[in-house]
Amino acid sequence: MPEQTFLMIKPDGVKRKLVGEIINRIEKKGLKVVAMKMLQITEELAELHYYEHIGKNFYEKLIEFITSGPVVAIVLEGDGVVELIRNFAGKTNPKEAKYGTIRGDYAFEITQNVIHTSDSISSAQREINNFFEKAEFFI
Ligand code: 3AN
Repeated sequence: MPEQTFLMIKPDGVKRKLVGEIINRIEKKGLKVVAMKMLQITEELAELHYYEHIGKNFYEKLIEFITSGPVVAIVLEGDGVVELIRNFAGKTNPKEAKYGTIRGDYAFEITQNVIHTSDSISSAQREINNFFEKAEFFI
């Protein structure tokens, strides 16, 4: 199966009307979108998605934020796409993210950092399965 990654435009990105800008950059790069939808994340899905952060001091804030408004969930496909999209997003802390990256260009604080991207092929598969069903793919 070709490599896939999960990219999510977080509630701040949707509220700030950055959806078009982000998809525009993805498409210009030549990446293939194979699934995409807008949804409101439930507490249950938020826990599944961020299970590795349970117990950390920023966990409550993270869950409150990610469930605060609609998000756009996207699956991208292509050789090396996981790392490529990590680089596209920039560092987790927007203060350290380089200009030219999404977080470098559009974010200033660590919770509201515009997008989420999978950090490995295995977490991409886990996250994609949390958010999408087979029938939602257009490959
Ligand atoms: P990334 O989204 O870059 O993969 P993760 O998975 O380590 O980063 O963290 C998930 C999310 O948790 C981040 N996008 C950010 O919103 C939040 N987060 C991570 N570390 C911190 C922190 N030290 N303080 C506050 N929020 C954090």
